[in-house]
Amino acid sequence: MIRLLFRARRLSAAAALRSTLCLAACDAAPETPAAVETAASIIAVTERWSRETAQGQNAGGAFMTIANTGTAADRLTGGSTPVAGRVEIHTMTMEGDVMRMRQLEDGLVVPAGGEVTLKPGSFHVMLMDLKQPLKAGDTVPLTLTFAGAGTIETELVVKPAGAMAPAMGHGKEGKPHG
Ligand SMILES: [Cu+2]
Repeated sequence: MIRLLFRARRLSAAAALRSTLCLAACDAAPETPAAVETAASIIAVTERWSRETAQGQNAGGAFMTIANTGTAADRLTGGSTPVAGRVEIHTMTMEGDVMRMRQLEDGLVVPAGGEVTLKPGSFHVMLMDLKQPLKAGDTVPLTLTFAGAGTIETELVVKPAGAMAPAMGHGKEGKPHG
């Protein structure tokens, strides 16, 4: 009986600690509520992955889900990574029979209280001028830049060349290459 009670208290202690931390943060900036809305608390980047690249391939796509719990829309405008010369935000559109990539000059909007999924055949982060091939199993650091939230440090997991998102539409399916 005593042991059960003790366990219950430990659980609520964790919850109590969390609210104490929140109170402390609020106390630190009582007149500026916006100041506590940090990038890390508003923007969540999950399911981050990239596809293995062949030797000599100079660009690779990176995919992820970006959620925005803030009250204002934000925009993913770019980023950086040690493995590539530059990072661009791309979309893919069908032009007739051909799938074309286009850079989103103004970035990708992440709506307030919503999320955007970057996946093959759709929006993606493009790692341009790769300095080395991306190898399956590797972890690649990626810094993302948001217009509102600033920079967020993330990591990509490199998956084998055939890897696809669970529900992607793959425009080149069934067509021979080259
Ligand atoms: Cu691209």
